[in-house]
Order: sequence, then structure tokens, then C-alpha cells
Amino acid sequence: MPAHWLPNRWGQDWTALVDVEGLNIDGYLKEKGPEFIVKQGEEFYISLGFPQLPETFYVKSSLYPVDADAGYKKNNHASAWHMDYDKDVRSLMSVEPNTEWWGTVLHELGHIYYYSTYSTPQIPLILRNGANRGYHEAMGSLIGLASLQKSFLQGRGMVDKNAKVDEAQLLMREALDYIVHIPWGAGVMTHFENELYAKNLSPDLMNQEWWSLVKKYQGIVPPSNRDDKYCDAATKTHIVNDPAQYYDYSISNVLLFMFHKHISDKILKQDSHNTNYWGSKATGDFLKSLMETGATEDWRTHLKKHLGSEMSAKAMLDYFSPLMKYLKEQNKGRNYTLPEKI
Ligand code: X8Z
Ligand code: ZN
Repeated sequence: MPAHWLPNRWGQDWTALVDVEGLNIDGYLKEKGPEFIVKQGEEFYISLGFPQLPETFYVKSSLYPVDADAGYKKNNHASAWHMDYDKDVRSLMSVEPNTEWWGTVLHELGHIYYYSTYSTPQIPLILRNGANRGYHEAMGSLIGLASLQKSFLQGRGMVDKNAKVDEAQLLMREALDYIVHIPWGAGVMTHFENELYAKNLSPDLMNQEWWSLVKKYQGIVPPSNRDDKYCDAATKTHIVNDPAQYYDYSISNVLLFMFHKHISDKILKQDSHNTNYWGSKATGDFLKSLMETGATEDWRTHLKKHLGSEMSAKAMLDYFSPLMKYLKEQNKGRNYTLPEKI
């Protein structure tokens, strides 16, 4: 895949390749504006039984793009911060009114509510963290997944009540996010950082190594040969300011489908492909039960206790199995170009 066929510069998210007719909310969000997205995100968590965000969150966060003449620049990649390991929670974002930011706001609020939920006298300061490295990233991404399903969008009046939706296209769009992310997160990013830190990768080989991993794991090639004087990896903020952390997102994608299966099958009793979490206090209670112990319990025991199973990609595979069937039919007679195993 030529890198410039994809609107995402790292090829980490291919969702823009599919426009699911009937479920496009870009126009709706544009009309409402960026403040609405943040407020509506908070309302979603409140509807699940979480508290209002503290006043300081709004006063001390930086949520919207800075003006060109502000006299300073800010990193416009979204992040969430637990400033004092207690009640001071803040976020750095540059929210714009589109679907991507809709998902990102819910993702960041997942971190914020996780911070707030385990900041209690029972949890020592140094254990105010996720149950394992993937949990923190999973919470808000889970809410982001739920927030784009048809039933949810219809329930909120964000799409037409009678919208006819092509289920295969919707599943395809989700796969182009949650599946496509894994070879990038667990492959390219993680292996590059291993070369960089564990194997002392020399600066003049950085670009060569980067693009060789991109080709190997993502099947993506640059539009033209990239000079060795550049380090394209450094365009990714995590390489610069969040080292050796990126594997968390891959783990989180596996975990979030486990959480989603539990919520849709056991709590909501709705088709996991078409749920509406809004207003479900039982869903909020389940999420709080995952969050409130912070890092005080062994995560395997924790997972077993709350979900009744070990960490496994089965929930994710089950979720996408109708798509697998569809793709096998569509691609009959063709050869796979990316290996299943490396
Ligand atoms: O960096 C993020 C979050 C902040 S923790 C917005 N994500 C990764 C990325 O954008 O590269 C979320 C998914 C992957
Ligand atoms: Zn995150």
C-alpha cells in the first residue's frame, strides 16, 4: 500500500478508506462545534453513573487549538494528565469538530475518569495506575467504539432513525481501526524502539530501519525513497515524548473487545455490533469495578474475577468473524500479501 493513499500519515488508522453510508456524523459534529464534543463526552460518562468533571478540569486543561498568533505552539496530539495523583486531572487536546476528535475526546475522558476513580484513600499513591499497561488505554477506546455504533447514534439523534446501514462496511471500518492498529503498535513502533534503545541504532540507519519495519509489518511503502538524513519515526510524538509505551495500545485493543463482549452479552443483552451504552448504570458500575482497584491487584486475577476468563483475542476474533467470512468471499482466488505470522 503506498503511504500516500492513506490520509493518516503513519498508516495506523485506515478508516478513512470506508464511508459507511447512513452513519457519517462529520456534518452533525461540524454544526455543533468542538465544545459540544467535550460536553457531550462528559454527558456520556455521567449517563453511565460517573460524576461531573471537576471545575479545575475545564479551567486548567487546554482543549482547543491555539490561535496562530498566540505566541506559542502546543503539541496538538491528545493526552490526559494526573497532575497530583489525586483530584487534579487535566487534558491537552486541540479538539476540532469531526469524527476522529469525537473518538479521541472519549478516549482521553476514559483516562480522566480512570484517574479519578482510583484516587481514593484505599489506593496508595504509587498504585494509582491501570491494572496492567493496557487497561488505561482500553477504557476510553471502548467508549469510543460504543459511541459509533448505530443504536447509540440513533438513540442520540445523531443519525437518521431509519438509516439503512451496510453491516459489512461498518465492520470493515472498525477493523480498519482496531485490527490495522496492531501490526503498527505491536510491530513497527515496538520494534523500532527496541532497535533504538536495546540495540543502539545508529542515526544514519534510522530511516532505513523505520521503513523496513513499516513494509514488513504494515505492508506500506513511502511515495518515494526517503533519505537517510531524515528520521521519519520522530514525526510520531510517542517516539519523542512517550518512550517504549506504544505496545499498550495493542494490548488495549484486545482487552477492550473482552470488556465490550461482557457489556453487550451479560449487561445490555444487545448485539455486540449494535449496542447503546448511553444511560446504562450497570455498564458504568462494571467499568468502575475494573477501575477502582487501580494497580493494587494482580491483573490476571483481576481479569478472571471480573470477566471470568484470561486475556485472549477470542472476543475480538468473534466480533470480526462475519467480516472474515465476507472478506474470504470477496478475495476468493487472490493471494494474501501480508503474512499471518512473522
Ligand atoms: O496517542 C493516543 C491517544 C492518547 S493516549 C490519543 N493514541 C494512539 C495514537 O494516536 O497514536 C490512541 C490510539 C493510538
Ligand atoms: Zn490514551
